Amino acid sequence: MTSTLDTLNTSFAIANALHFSEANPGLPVAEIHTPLASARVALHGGHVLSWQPAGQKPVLWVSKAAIFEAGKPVRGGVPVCWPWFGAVPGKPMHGFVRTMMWQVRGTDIDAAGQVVLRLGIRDDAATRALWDRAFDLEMVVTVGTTLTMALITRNTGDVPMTITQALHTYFCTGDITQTVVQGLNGDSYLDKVQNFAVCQQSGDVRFTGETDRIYTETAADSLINDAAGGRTIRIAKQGSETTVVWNPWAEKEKGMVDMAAGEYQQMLCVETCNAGPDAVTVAAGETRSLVARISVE
Ligand code: TA6
Repeated sequence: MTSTLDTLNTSFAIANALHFSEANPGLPVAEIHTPLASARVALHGGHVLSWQPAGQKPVLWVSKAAIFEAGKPVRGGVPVCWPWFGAVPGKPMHGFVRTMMWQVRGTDIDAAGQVVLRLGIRDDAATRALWDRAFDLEMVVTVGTTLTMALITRNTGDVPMTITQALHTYFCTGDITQTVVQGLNGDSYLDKVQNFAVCQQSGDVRFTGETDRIYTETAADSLINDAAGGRTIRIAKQGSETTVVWNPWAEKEKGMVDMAAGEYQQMLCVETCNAGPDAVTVAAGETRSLVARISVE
């Protein structure tokens, strides 16, 4: 065991609930196993890799071809997109924190037997070279029969900061062609597949091809109705007025080195965001939280 793992396990392991492993050298992962659920959370990117409540099939999807290397995003789980969502010319797609190493700030088991893991990252020379702001960013992951992720932005500088952000959650589904997303009926969305044309959702979101939509002015829960898998996944949220729904479909998948052929048929993203027109300004000294709470029905 390396000294890093020794230190992590000495300081933060919880008997019969949480320990740190290092499947890939230099990339520690918190392994969580309790009677309520199992989960894996990488310090790399503050990245929830998996969550499986007791008695359920895995809920979060990760590609069989996912790359797990320093400096690269992981295809699956819950990438943290911050301090911007999407593309910014000359900068990393979806911001820079999903490819940087976070620190463990605390571990605990609450009265309900849920494991609470706190990870954090602060500005340094590397982040300031990309974005000249002072910040503290914390991810609080609560693992039980539900999965709660709270992404907490603290502006530690003396000027306001404007961010867009997302908990870019990848979900398993039995068959995308038999899957619908409910809860967005009547909402407007920006359709990336149609050059961000403004459209309106009629009924459930169904999947017949590449789907890449930013639903705006929506704080409602989304429901993934996975008919083939025989379950419904609820995504509740706080601090978010935008929801992104994405499936790359077959053509886009072919161009992705970190997706295996045909995997698009068993996954989709329903993302808890402040994206597009839902940018957030955090005043100096202020804090802003983005929360997603996932459950299986
Ligand atoms: O959230 C949807 C999206 O913005 C898509 O347009 C696609 O780019 C996806 O994110 C994945 O982005 P990534 O940089 O992780 O390949």
